[in-house]
Amino acid sequence: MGDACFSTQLIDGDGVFNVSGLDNFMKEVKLGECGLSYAVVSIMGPQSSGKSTLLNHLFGTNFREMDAFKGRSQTTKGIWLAKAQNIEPCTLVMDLEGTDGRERGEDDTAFEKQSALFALAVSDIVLINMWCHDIGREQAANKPLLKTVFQVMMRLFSPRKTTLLFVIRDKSKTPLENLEPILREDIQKIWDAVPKPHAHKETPLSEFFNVEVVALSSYEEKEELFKEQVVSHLRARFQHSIAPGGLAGDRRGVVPASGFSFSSQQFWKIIKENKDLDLPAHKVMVATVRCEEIGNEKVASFTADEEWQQFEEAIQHDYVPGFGKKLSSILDRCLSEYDMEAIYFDEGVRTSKRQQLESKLLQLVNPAYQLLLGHLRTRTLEAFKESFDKALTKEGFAAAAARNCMQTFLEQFDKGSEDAAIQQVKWDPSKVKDKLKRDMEAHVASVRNAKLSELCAKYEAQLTKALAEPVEALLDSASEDTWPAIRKLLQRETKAVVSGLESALSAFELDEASEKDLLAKLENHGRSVVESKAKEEAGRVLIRMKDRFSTLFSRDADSMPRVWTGKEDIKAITKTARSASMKLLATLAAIRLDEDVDNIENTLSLALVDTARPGTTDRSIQSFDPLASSSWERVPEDKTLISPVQCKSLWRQFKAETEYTVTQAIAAQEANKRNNNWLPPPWALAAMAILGFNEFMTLLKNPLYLGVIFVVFLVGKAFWVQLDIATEFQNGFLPALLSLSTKFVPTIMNILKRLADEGQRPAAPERQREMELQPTNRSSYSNVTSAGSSSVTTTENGPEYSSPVAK
Ligand SMILES: Nc1nc2c(ncn2[C@@H]2O[C@H](COP(=O)(O)OP(=O)(O)O)[C@@H](O)[C@H]2O)c(=O)[nH]1
Ligand SMILES: [Mg+2]
Repeated sequence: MGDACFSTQLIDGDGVFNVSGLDNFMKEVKLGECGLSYAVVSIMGPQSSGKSTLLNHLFGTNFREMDAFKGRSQTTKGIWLAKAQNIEPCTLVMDLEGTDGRERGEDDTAFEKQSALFALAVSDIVLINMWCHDIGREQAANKPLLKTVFQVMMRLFSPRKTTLLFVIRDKSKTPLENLEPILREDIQKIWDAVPKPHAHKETPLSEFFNVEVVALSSYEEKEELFKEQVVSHLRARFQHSIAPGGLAGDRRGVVPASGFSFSSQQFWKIIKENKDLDLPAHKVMVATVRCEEIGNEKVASFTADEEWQQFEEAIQHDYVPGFGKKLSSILDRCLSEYDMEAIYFDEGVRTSKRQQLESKLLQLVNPAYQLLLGHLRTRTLEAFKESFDKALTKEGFAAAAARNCMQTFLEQFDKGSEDAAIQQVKWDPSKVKDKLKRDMEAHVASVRNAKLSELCAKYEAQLTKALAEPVEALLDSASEDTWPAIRKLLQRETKAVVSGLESALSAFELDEASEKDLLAKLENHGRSVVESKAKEEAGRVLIRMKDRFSTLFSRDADSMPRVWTGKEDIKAITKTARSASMKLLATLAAIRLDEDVDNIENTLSLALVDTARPGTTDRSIQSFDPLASSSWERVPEDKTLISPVQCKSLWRQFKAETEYTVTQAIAAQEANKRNNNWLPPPWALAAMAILGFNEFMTLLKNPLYLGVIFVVFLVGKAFWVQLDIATEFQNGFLPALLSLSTKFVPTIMNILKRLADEGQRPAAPERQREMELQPTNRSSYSNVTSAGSSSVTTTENGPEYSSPVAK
C-alpha cells in the first residue's frame, strides 16, 4: 500500500465500516476541499476477473492482486478505497470484493448485494468487468451480477444516472462493434426480466444508467497491448469525467466531498438495515448534519479566535473602541468560511443552518456588546457629570445649559454605540441610552434640588436677617402700632426677597406650580420668623411687663427717677404703668399678621385693669370671667401666643411681683409726709395763737420769763438731741415712746454729769496756767491734747449739739 493513493479498507469482510480510516483518508487526500468536483469510481465483476489488476493499471492504485500462480480465489475482502493518481478532478476508486456470489449465499442480505447497492449509491461510474467469452452466453458469469445491480437499483428512489462501463476482458478477434450490440441486447434482456416496482414498470434502462462498453486485450497474454489500451485510451476517459460530455457528465445527486464520509456511513448503515435508500432525503440529511458540523466548527473557531479573545478580555474592564468594525469582520470571516464549506450542500438546509450559526455567533457576542454598552454608558455618564459639575461651579445652575450638556453627551453615546454596532445585526442600544438619559436627568435633578435648597436657604437667611431684629425691637416697644408696623415690615422685606428669589429661579426653568410653591415657602418663612420672634417675646412677657411697669412707675415723663415726696398720685401712676403692661400683654397675646381685628386688649383691660370700676363690682358681671377660656375670640388657636387663662395667671403673678414696688413707694411717700409734717396742724397753731396771746404778751413784758424760757429751751433742745427724738418717731409713735422712756433716765444722768463736769472746769484752767509758767513747749502740746480729748467726748454724745449743751 503506497502513500500516494492512500489505499484504505472502507468496509471489512464482516461489513464493519472503517470510520476513522475513512476520515484519515479524507484528510490525507484533502477531499473536504474538493466541493463537488470529485468523482467516485467502483468496479464489480466476477471473482478473480482481474478487477484489481485493471484498477491498479488504470488509476495507479495498489489494490491487492491475486498471484497469477496461486489460482483464482477471493483476494479482496470487503470494499477498498484509494485515490486515483494523476487524474483530475480527484477521483476515488473503490475495489469491491467479488460480486458474483460464487462464494457467498444468494439471499438479499448477501454481502454482494449490499456492496453492489453501496457502490451504486456512492459511485458516479461503475465498471462492470466481464469476460469476452461470456457475451451472448446464457450461463454467463456476469448475468447474476447484472441482475443484482438492476434489482438493487430499484431500491434507490431516485437514480443517480450512474454510468455503467462494461469492460470486456480478454477480447477476441471479434471487433467490439459486433460485440457491443449483443452485449446491449443481453443487458436489455436482463433489465426487462428484473421485476420492477409499479412506478418504474415502463421506465427504460437509459433513464437509470448510461451504458458504455470498452474491450481490453488479455493482460496475461498480451500484457503490453493491455497496458497500452488501459493507459493511453481508457485512462483518458476518466480525465475530467464529471465535466459535461465526460463519462459521468450527467450524474445526479452528488454529495459534496466534505459530506462523503458521513454520507457513505449513512448509506452503509441503511443498506445493512435492509431499508430503501431515499436519495433526496439522504442528501438533505447529509446536508443537515454536515452544515451543522461546519457551523459548530465555525463557532469553535470563533471562540478560539485570538482577536476575539483579546476583545472579550479587554471588554471586561473598559470600553474598547472599534469593537463593531472588528467584530463584524471576524463574524464575516466565520460566516464566509461557512458559506464556502457548505456551498455544495442543499440550499435550504445550508441557509437555515447559516442562520442558526449566525444567531449562535451573535449570542456569543451579545454579552460582550452589552458589557461594552454598559462601559460606554458609565463612561459617558462620568464624563457628563464632570463637565456638568465644572460648568456648574463656573456658571451656576442653568436648566438650558444642563439640557445642552445632556444632549452633547447623548450624542457622544450615540457615536460610541454606532462604533460598537455590529454589521450583521441591528441591536438596539436605545434601552441603554434611555438608562443613561435617566441617570443624567437624575443627576441634574439632584444637583438642581441641592442648588434650589441652597438658594432658598440663602434667601430665607436673608429674610430672617431682615426681619428678626427689627421685629424684636418692635415687639419690645409693644404698643397699638406694633403689629401694623410688623405687618408693613414683613410685607416690604418679603416682597424684596421674593422678587430676588424669583429672578434667581428663572435659570431653573421650574414649572409654574413649583415656583409658586417655593415663593410661598419663602413667604411663609418670613411669617414664621415673625411668629417665632413673637413666641420668644411672649415667653418673656412677664419680665417685659415688669420692666415696663417699673420703668413707668419709678421714672417720670422725662425718665428721671421719681422721688416719692408725697405729692405724687401713686394710684394713678400705678394704674398707668399697669395698663401699659397690660397693653404689652395684649400685644404679645396673639400673632396679628393678617389684619384681623380682635378684642384682646379690650377684654384684658376690662378683666384686669378696670376691675375697680364701680360697674364691675356688680355681681352679675363678676360672675362671668372673660378670661376663663383657653382661646381668644376671633383668634385662631395657632395665632394665640398667650391664652386668656395664661394671661390671667400672668397678670396675677405680675401684680404680686410689682406689689412690693408699689408698697415701697407708698411707704416712702408716707415717711416723707411724716418728716415734713411734724408741725402741728394749722388749726392748732391758730388756737395756740389765740389762746396763748396773753401768755405771750406776759413773756414779752417780763425779761426774767424770757430768761427762764431760754433756759427751758436749751434743756429741751439738749433732750431732743440726746434722745434723737426725730429719728425715734420715724419708727412710729408707740415704739418711740417705749424707746424714749428707757432712754430718759440715762439721758438726764448724762446731762447732769456733764453739767457737773462743767462746774469743775475753772480748776483746770488754773492748772494750765501753772504749767505755762514752766519754760517748755509742752503748753502747745497739751493744748492740742485737751482740745483732742474734748472733741472725742463730744463725739460720743452726738457731734453737732454737744458743745452748745457744754456752754
Ligand atoms: N486471462 C486473464 N487473466 C488476467 C487478466 N488480468 C489479470 N488476470 C489474472 O487474474 C488473476 C486475478 O487477478 P485479480 O486482479 O486479483 O482479480 P480480482 O479478483 O478480480 O481482483 C491474476 O492471476 C491475474 O494475473 C486478464 O486480462 N486476462
Ligand atoms: Mg481483486
